[in-house]
Amino acid sequence: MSSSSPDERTLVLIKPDAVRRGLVGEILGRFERKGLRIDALVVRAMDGDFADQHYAEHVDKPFYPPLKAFMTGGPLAALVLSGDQVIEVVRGMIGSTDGRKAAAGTIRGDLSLSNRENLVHASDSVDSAKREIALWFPELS
Ligand code: FUP
Repeated sequence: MSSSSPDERTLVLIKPDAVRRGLVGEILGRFERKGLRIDALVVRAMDGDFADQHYAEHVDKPFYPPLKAFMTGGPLAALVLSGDQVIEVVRGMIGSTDGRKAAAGTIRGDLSLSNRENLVHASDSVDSAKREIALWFPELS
């Protein structure tokens, strides 16, 4: 009998700036080459109510109105990735929030120059992954 626990899951959004710039394949390819598994993948646009739910922790922040306009301004790719310690692994791969400061070698560090249009969202904890996967892919929860 195997003693390993099931792989962790995380919710990733490839944001509207990445779709517009033709970077979906580049970003998905990085996750695939890392050895992560794509368990679900869809292209869709968010409406305002959905954005408020996804960003529940940010709705009262001053940067939220322009963030909401950006995130609802075009289609994005939503996916669930799984793999060993995938939440922490993917956070490392996307880099810090501000693309100007994110380390070279990360997705944001290599491809973004913005603190808002930073290409990717990824769950930051087990609890947020659970909440976000239930929101985006209720059929998987
Ligand atoms: P991250 O976890 O790195 O995606 O960053 P946060 O959860 O702190 O912020 C969520 C999103 O809000 C960021 F991806 C971009 C946006 N944001 C701004 O537009 N301005 C800010 O000052 C901070 C974040």
